[in-house]
Amino acid sequence: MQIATTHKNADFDAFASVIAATLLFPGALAVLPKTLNPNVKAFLSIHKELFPTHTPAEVDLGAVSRLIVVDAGSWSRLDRMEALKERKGLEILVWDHHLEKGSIAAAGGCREAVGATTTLLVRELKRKRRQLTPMQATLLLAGIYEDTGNLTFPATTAADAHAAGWLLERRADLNILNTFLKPAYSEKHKAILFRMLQHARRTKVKGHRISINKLAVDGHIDNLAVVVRMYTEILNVDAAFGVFSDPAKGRCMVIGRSLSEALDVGAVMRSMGGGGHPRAGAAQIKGAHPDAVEQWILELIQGNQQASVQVSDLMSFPVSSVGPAARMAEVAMLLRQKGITGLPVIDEGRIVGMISRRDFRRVRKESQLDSPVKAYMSAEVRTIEPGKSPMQAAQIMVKHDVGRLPVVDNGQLIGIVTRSDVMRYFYDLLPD
Ligand SMILES: [Mn+2]
Repeated sequence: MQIATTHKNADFDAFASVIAATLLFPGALAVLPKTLNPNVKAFLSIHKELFPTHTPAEVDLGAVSRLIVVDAGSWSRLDRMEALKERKGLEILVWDHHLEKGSIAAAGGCREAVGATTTLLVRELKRKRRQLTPMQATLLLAGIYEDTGNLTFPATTAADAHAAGWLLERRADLNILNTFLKPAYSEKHKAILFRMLQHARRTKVKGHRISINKLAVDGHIDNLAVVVRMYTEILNVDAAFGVFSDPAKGRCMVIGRSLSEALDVGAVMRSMGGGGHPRAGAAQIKGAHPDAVEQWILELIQGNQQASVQVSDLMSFPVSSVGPAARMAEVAMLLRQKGITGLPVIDEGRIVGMISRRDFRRVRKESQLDSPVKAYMSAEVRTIEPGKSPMQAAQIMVKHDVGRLPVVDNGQLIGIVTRSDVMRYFYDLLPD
């Protein structure tokens, strides 16, 4: 007998991968852990007949000769599979998109860094030209979409998009998918969100707009991350943290969510003993007062969130500049010679304006080229400090529609950063 199983608290990627494994290995039984993520639970409650699954208790582990583990690599993450750990002659295959080596020694399968484990199995189904029903294609696509944020998370690879394309060709149904990928949001969640909003406060820390919300909750509540996500969006802050304390148990659950490139919530949560990625993370803290936890979060953001790449790494220097009395003809020549599109105008060491190629549109007659630059420059100059992040530079450029920002440190012009410098950084073309 062969079985396919996955980690406890199975999400759509895990569940879809189990089903994909049963399609790839006909005859394999789908064995799901007892705990499922609420979305998967809701899906299964309606589609049970289409996707027959078993609990570990229902299968005779003694008869298992092949174990297929998907989306996990360690025995401790599986539900009730201990009996198989030391089994002689058992063939184990692991399909996983996490590269850390787990405690399961696999004889085969596939381990590759793609956005979703489902992708790896779909690629194999495609290679073997297996037939899929639209419903099967829908479930597998849900697995890929969930783990890749609809193919938008940075971990998404071309393989994920190819797999998604193949599943859409097999008539995966996006309407069904959207219904079930919607995060589970219950009356309980609604009540918590409402309480949070009643005492919501925004603060600014190191240029980030954040909100930390402390709330006492009793007992365990599933999927509070959904509430924190909605809270973050409603408050329209760069990042939000829910500090959910359970006074009876003397512990706090911290859940963080970031909508900003510049604030890595996962790093903050790791410093608190938890985990996560730049956009979302969580930590469990024992024996700390919520006020102390709040203070801790604030300190971590203040201290550790120095942008790893700063404007000073991208800027050009020394800066070519002109004085306010320079004639437009000279400026035009300088721009051409240096191959640049704009210059700061400096008067006695201070920036008094910016002149760019765009400003030359207002020069209509030859004689106007004799006019001083101060007649054409824009006097409202946006500048940036060298320690700011490329994202902050980009935000200023977009907001004020400027293509270059003088970099000013203690009132001193030390460089200039342009839109193309920032774009080069975002597209990873930074020379190292
Ligand atoms: Mn996964």
